[in-house]
Amino acid sequence: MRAVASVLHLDLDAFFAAVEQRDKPSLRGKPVVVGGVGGRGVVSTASYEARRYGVRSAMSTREARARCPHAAFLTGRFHAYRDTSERVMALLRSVSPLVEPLSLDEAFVDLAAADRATYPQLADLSVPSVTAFAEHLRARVEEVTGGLTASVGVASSKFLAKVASDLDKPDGLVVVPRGTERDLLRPMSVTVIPGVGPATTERLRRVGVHTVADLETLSEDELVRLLGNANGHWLHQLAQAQDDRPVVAEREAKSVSVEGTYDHDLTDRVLMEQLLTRQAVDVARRLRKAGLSGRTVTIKVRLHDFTTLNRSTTLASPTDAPATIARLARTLLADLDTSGGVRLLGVGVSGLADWVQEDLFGETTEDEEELPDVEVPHHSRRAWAPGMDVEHAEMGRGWVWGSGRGVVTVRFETAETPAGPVRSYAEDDPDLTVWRPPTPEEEPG
Ligand code: DCP
Ligand code: MG
Repeated sequence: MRAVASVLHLDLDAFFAAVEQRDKPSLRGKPVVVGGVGGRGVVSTASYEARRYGVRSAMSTREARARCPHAAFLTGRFHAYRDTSERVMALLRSVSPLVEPLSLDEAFVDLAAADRATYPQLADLSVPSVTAFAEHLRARVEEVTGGLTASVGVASSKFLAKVASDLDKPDGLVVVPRGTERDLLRPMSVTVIPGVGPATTERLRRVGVHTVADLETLSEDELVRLLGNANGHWLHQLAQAQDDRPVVAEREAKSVSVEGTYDHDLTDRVLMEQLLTRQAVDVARRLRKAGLSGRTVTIKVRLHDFTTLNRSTTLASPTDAPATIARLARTLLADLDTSGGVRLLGVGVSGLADWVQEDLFGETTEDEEELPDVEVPHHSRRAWAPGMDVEHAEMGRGWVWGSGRGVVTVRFETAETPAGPVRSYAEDDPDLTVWRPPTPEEEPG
């Protein structure tokens, strides 16, 4: 814990849904649910208008439809989220070199490391100064994102800053003055402490501990006996608001990879493809186990003369699907001359996100789950998913409002237009195409 409140935590409000409302003016102020729209889909997030009906992240889309049937149900548009995230992170990095992103819409900023020549208001790091600065920052976030709101917490540690940013969501600011941390935490449920999940909560409940105040009554020894060494120590510290974790700018670039070396040089392309496919399945299994997904698929190929080649390709949205990883790995191999023989093959996925997008950006088919060894089904995507960007030869840009029975309905509007008209077309109308952002989404590395 620092002597002043100088750790800032920023979290965008209803992030994916807010981006959709920005880009689809007719949905502003209305319930919007982003996630998997198919039968097995899961809600990624919901606008605050939809949350009033009890719709939540990770709920099945089926249940969300039952709770809020009049909401707009949209598939995700990862390019728009990534672009918006990059603008926010760039803004934060202009404030301080110490910015630690936790996900696309969330980051810590160390105000003590801010450039005081540019931000003289941060010179003393007093409560009024950081409060005024945080309000200024929130206004800047709205500007750079085209209207998204952020909730911000400022406190003397990462733990308290994160707790604070959640207290007045959405569009809120809470500064926790130094010395008031423990009073703030005491009435809160123990689940406020990072790492306290259902199992720990249940163990604590059995000994009558529900709140942080209850937790304070246990000695470190008692907590260690109850929860083990590491957990007990951690909880004891955090229950007293003791958190000295620094804000770290560059987190380790994470990747998951598998490789194999071979006794004899391989020359059979079919066999190489089989090996890459098996490795891809292995990588996907590890990703899923860790709850991760990644955007960049890489293969590593060492030739007979020990030349090592790395080739990679980047997807628009993260994947943990074995079939997708395998297909990309085999495509990358196709471009290499391996006629002289190969002694090492490997597959890796990087650019990892902390949540799995499998349900958000296309349906994961059974075929992908039950991956056959050699023949991998082509990754298919529903042609006209609700929410996706389209362009019509005459009407211009819009988004898919719905489709079925050979008809696709489009609303023609963008972030820069007022709410626009709705028109229907035949699904195979040649005038209607999928719109992609100007920068290529699938770029060979
Ligand atoms: N997300 C997801 N699956 C989850 C949780 C989140 O795909 N189970 C995605 C969608 C969210 C984004 O991550 O928009 C950010 O997550 P947050 O937990 O910050 O949730 P929101 O920003 O949507 O809402 P809040 O206003 O509560 O921050
Ligand atoms: Mg958020």
